[in-house]
Amino acid sequence: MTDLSNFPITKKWPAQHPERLQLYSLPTPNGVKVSIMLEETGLPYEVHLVSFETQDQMSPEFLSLNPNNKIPAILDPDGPDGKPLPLFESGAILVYLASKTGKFMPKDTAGRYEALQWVMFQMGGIGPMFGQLGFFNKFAGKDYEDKRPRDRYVAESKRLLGVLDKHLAGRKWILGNDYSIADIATFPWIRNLVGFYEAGDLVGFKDFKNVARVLEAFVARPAVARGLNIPKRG
Ligand SMILES: N[C@@H](CCC(=O)N[C@@H](CS)C(=O)NCC(=O)O)C(=O)O
Repeated sequence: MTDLSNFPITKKWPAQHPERLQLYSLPTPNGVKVSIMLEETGLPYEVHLVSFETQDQMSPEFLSLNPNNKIPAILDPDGPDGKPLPLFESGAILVYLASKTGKFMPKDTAGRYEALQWVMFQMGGIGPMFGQLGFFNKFAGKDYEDKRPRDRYVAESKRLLGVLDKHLAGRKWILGNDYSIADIATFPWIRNLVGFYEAGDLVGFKDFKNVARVLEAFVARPAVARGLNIPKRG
């Protein structure tokens, strides 16, 4: 019987099924990357809601798993060498799950690096820049009189969308014919930019026809539709 009791996070979020991978998350663009990946791979898992309303991410139990106080995080009871593996950072989790299952990542070395390159492009570019744009367009930053910070993130987001759009011309998915963790990392953020952040007009989204086409194909996947709502908000 798997024992996860050495991990303090299981005191606040007890594992009903300790033999399954434990996911600590919320359905945000970073959170759903992992729930979508888990739904796509079919790996059995148990999900726990980390509520920001009650600052769960700041609790000592959560910080014991992720000192960076951010979702998503996982605890895999069946990690390398059969030992439990705690892991945070959505990009690292996607790479780990792709390696563990042998799915959604090319098998050849060059293809692997190509996938990693686009995952990094999302982690270092699209995520942080779109996130700032959301702050300045929709949240507290929208009331700032000086629009230069907002415009800086609009320009950078447009530039990133342009890079992606050009790359996607003639390609079904980011890596070509095969759907991969690069798509799973990227498209929740594109959806969020035009949806929740309401920044579609601001970035001229209608000009990025290839991005829009692949976004449509992405959200049409049943596993994506499920993953976008996991975990359910309390
Ligand atoms: N680079 C991290 C970013 C994670 C992140 O920003 N998570 C946000 C939600 S999307 C969060 O947990 N925020 C809570 C906080 O900052 O207190 C990743 O990709 O996992």
